[in-house]
Amino acid sequence: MPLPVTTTPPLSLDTNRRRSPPMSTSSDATLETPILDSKLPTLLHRITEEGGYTFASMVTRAAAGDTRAAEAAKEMAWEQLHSGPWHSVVPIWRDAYSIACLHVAKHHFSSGEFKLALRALDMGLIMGGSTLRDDLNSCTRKISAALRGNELSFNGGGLQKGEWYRDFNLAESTRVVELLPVKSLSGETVEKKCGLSLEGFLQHHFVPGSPVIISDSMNHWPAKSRWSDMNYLKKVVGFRTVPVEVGKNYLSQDWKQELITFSEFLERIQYGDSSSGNMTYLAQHQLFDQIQELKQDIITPDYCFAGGGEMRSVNAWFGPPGTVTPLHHDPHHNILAQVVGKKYIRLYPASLSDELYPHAESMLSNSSQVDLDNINEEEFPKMSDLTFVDCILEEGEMLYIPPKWWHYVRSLTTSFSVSFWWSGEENSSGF
Ligand SMILES: O=C(O)CCC(=O)C(=O)O
Repeated sequence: MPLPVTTTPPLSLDTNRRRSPPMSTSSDATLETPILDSKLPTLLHRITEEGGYTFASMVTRAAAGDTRAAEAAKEMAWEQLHSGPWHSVVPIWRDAYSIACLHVAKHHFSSGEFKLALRALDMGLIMGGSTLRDDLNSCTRKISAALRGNELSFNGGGLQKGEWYRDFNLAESTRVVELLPVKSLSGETVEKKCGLSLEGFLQHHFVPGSPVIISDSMNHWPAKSRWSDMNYLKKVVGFRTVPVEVGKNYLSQDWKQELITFSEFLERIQYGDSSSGNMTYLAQHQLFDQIQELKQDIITPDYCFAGGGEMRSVNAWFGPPGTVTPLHHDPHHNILAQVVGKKYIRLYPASLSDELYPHAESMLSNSSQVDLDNINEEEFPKMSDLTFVDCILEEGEMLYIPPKWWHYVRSLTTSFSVSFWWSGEENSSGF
């Protein structure tokens, strides 16, 4: 998926105003923020140098206990984050946003509004800078643990995979190929290897740039058993706020981003309207940087250290059957690990880039104008002659997608995948 789309800051907020029971002991009644405490003067100095005098005075009032000043500071920083394209935001404003989120969280926490406090912290983790990340994480851990304790005591049972997992094929009693773009699964499929050594991966796939499915490398991931248990996900991350995409796909007119709780997202997966216009997809989000508990469930594949490059980003892709990521390419090596459910994936080699009708605008130039689900042959006559490889990526399998290879992805069931993007030495300067 193209970088500019996902680096656009999410736009909307919905608030969850249910109050939680207050914490029991007075030593638990504050959120500790040692980094904020020690770095605040320096950070405020740098923010005023960027014109943020009013922000600095609001933060000073917030630190003295003024809740409305904390909210006002958060609004001010939010406006700065939305003042232009994401890449042009002055980085100190991302730290400013984290400062304000921490203050808002402290105020909510001291009044027993844990869910609102957690939401402010999540906003800081999603949109804020890196300086105060450890404070945001430690406060998040404290509140999550408190909420988990409360909720578990009056809400025991949960849903196992069989009860909530949806399989498009079964639900619609349709043959899988009827859901897929024309010619799917009729030609060459992606090679599949079991027990692929690192050396074999380097020699036969990484260096020549050749896709492969690796079939037996994820059995030891805790996520394999945990993420198909709705109760586990609700318990561990249910209160957390996450950005989701709503609409047919990121190229369609009706596409938008929302911020919702993980529980609400799980409910949409379970009961939601999955017509394409209302599809909700937690897509290309660095969920494991935001939610430490889920990071413990995944294991970076050794293959990602091949070639001596650097990890660029690890993204979550979680949604109902029928999500589509349109045909596009990315600059990095990619291992797409299928943890829950299955996906159809079609790949065109990088050498066909000129034939695949890339969008002209630079923001979308790594996406094709061709809608593979509905190809307009008059407009895109070359498309039907182009050769591709495809596959159904099954639960527990990983697909290696070489840099710049075009890919189209459709989920066939409820599906949770993780992508690991890394650069080889040839491209260690990044995007
Ligand atoms: O799983 C998806 O929907 C898309 C994955 C993708 O585009 C990627 O990993 O680069």
